Amino acid sequence: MRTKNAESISVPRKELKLWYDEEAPYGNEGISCAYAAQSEYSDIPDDGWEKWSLPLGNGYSGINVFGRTNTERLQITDNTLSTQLEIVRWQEGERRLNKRLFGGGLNSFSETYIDFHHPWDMVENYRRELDLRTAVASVAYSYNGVDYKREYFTSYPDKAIVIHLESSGKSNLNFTLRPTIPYKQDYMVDEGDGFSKHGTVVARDDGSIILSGNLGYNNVDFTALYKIVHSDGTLTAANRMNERGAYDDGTLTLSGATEAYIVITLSTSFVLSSDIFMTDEPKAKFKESRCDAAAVAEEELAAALGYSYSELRERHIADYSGLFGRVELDLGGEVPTSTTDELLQNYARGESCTYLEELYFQFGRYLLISSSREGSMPANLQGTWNRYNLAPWGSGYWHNINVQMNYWPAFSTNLAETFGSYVDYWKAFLPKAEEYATAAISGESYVSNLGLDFSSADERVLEKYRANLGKDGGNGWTVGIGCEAYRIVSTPGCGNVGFTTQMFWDYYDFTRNKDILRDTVYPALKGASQYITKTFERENDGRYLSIWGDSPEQWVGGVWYYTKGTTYDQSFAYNNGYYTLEAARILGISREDEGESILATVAEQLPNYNPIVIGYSGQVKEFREENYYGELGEYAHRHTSQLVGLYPGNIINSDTPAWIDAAKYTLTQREKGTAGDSWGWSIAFRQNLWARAGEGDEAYRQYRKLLSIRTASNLWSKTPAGFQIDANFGGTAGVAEMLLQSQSGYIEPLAAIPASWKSGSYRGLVARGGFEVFASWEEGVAKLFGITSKVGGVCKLRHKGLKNAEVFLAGGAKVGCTHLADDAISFDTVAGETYIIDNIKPVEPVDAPSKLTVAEGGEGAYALAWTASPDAVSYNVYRAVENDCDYTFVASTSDTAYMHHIKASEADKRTTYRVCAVGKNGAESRCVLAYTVGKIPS
Ligand code: FUC
Repeated sequence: MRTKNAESISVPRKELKLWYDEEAPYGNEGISCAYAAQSEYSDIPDDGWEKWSLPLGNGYSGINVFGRTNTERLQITDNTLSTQLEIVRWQEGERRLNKRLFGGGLNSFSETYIDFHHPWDMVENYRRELDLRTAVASVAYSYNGVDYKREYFTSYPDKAIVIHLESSGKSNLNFTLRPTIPYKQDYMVDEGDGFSKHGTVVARDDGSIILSGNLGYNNVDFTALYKIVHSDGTLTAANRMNERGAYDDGTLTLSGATEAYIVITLSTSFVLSSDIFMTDEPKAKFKESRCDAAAVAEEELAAALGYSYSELRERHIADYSGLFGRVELDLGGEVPTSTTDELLQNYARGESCTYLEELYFQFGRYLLISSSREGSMPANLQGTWNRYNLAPWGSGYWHNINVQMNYWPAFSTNLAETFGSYVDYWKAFLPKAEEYATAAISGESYVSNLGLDFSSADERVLEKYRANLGKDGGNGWTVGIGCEAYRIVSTPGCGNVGFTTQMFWDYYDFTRNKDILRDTVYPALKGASQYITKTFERENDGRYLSIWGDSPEQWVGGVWYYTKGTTYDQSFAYNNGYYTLEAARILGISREDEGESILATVAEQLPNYNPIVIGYSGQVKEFREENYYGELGEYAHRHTSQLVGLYPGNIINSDTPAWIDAAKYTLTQREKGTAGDSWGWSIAFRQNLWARAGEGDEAYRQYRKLLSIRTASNLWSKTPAGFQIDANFGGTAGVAEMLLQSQSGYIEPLAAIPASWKSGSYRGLVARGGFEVFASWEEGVAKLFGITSKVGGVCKLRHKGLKNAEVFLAGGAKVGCTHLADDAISFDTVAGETYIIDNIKPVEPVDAPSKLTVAEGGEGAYALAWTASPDAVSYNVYRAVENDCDYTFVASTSDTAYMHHIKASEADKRTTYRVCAVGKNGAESRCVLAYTVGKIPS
């Protein structure tokens, strides 16, 4: 036996850079509304920003680097500078759009320019890059015989944006720093509604600029400070006359320098607190809690200036790489010599490029670290980057998939801390969410910012809610679809709440941190249970169905469709209920404890939610009243909400193979049409779903599609309204899901590895239970696994070929393990120890039979026939009837046909037949399926 050591489970650490040989091009730079692009301009509004600029962020704020040589453009966003999203009539200058649009939301903080006057066509050896290992962007070129280099980063520990500039030779660095405030009174939204923005940019004698102002809608102050630190050359401050005749367009000019750096700090008067959400009147929101934006920015600037440039850089890299460096992935990609946009173009034309696939995966992790840190706001629809006045969907927190998808990679790719910002946000909005829950259960209306009319809830629905008011110690909390930095909304149904608490449970399940469970996760789950259980009623047959909810965002007959017991509601109610009981059990809380009677209610409802119902097409139904797939709602809808029990939930899992087959059928139908393909996140969702169904090649096909048709040159994901970040996160999560799963109680490395990823390795992905996993494979076959236990406990591992597997400590000592079945082992772990699993022997794959048919066999029988598998010694025939989640064994035969005699009572029942070949080694092949519909409903 070879001795195992830490080296045997290491993964190549290769260069991870996005790079370009051109500056970001000019596009519709003046556009202020993302939506206008759809109707009036080219398909993408500001091309330079949307497709080409490089995003940097420290959770609080983001900058987009254009890398221009004549005048550099830096677009700066602070994710606390916002108005409210309203449905408004929008107008800009002379162009009136005769159409209602979403307006408001996150606002661009600054367009900051640096004038160099190096014309692009005279520049040589240009390179612009973003290094994902350091989160440092850089631009280098030569002009007139001088080499110029700039470096940019945003520091989380020092809450600052830092730009370093240098030139070769002495005294060749000359530039003017010119910050501006975008959308300052140069637009109007329904005149007189308070959507105003005022501010000044003033250069000060101490070599700094103060940009400050007020965004009128919510009365938020904002300040940015810019300081140039230089060792040589001359710095001049100037205040130019602005269009209103005031001297406040401040600039700083540095001449004859060799090297300098700029430090920028930003603040708004926003302080995350419950008052903001509790106060409805927009202008009053910041009365109670607000900070002095200018004072905070000054303090932060002074603190940052206490460090030299190299110290700031080191502190930033140490902080960032501490998170980013936890995961390495090698799919065999080689560091390319072509630019990232070329790679992407070739990829879209069908070339393979595993490097790009690795890069995109890691870019998602980069974006999450950059847009969501403890103490910052959570990652919004655009992460923390927005250059618009009217951002797409307000750059909000959309709770029927988008914000949750943002956090899908957080746990599996070893960035659990990034979820801390969502937890803070949730804690702050909770009192409002509780108010909404009580309003909903009282039968009062909902608060929508989508212009939706919820009045179709008739009195009978509301009466049923009212009957539950106040039960089990309270009405819990609820959250609607389109939330923002300063406001949350509410929506009927309970699916969005369960979608949200799925993140909370994962937060515990992946970290197994009991403090997190007690202080955050259990309260979230319990409150959600208090709300959810009140929105259900008991049917005569004992089932509990949600009284009135949706399946995002299905419209039927021209209206948003609300109905009873949607699979979306039932699935998330099930998961939330299950997690609530699990959390209580782990914490030792019982239903007899004071204030915990909700546990009894959940325990009663849970077994009767009946979340997964199989329809006559063999599909997972989206609506109970649907017989065949696609009867109600849009056939190829972008949401695949009937499968949330497969992912992110775990109702459909390896113990429910018949449901997995139904899910696969459903997914295949969902893709028959291109509606979903417009939305990157929709493709990313399907990638995760296919991965969970164990179909690596299908998951990979989605990943390829995402990169080929919904990814811009800067690797940002695209939608019809421009950039939306969710798909970046969903795509990253999807890759992790292909490489490692753990939702069925086992750690399952390489659970959905596609044929295209022949050989590779990874380390640092996280499995539920607090295990960091290493895996390597060659020619599609697992070689070695490694498990680092973070919190101790039993490790259960499953993979085909573990029959003779052995477990070693990283030092080489053998560890006892139990073989649970041919493909599963279990062993005890000690926190901090690494275990190596060796002697994994591949199981010879068996070819599947094909073309299964089922026909009436006369007199209570079904005649099955199939095409032989060359490897088969025999065939196993199984069936699942109606909603069965698992198959039952019917027969073993060496023939390629089978007559199945059924009882008369079963003739009406829908059945799925499943046939697999059994090889010489006793292993089963993949299966073929065929359906009987039984008695077709009229
Ligand atoms: C959901 C989706 C939309 C869009 C929006 C931000 O409502 O259905 O397609 O992604 O969020």
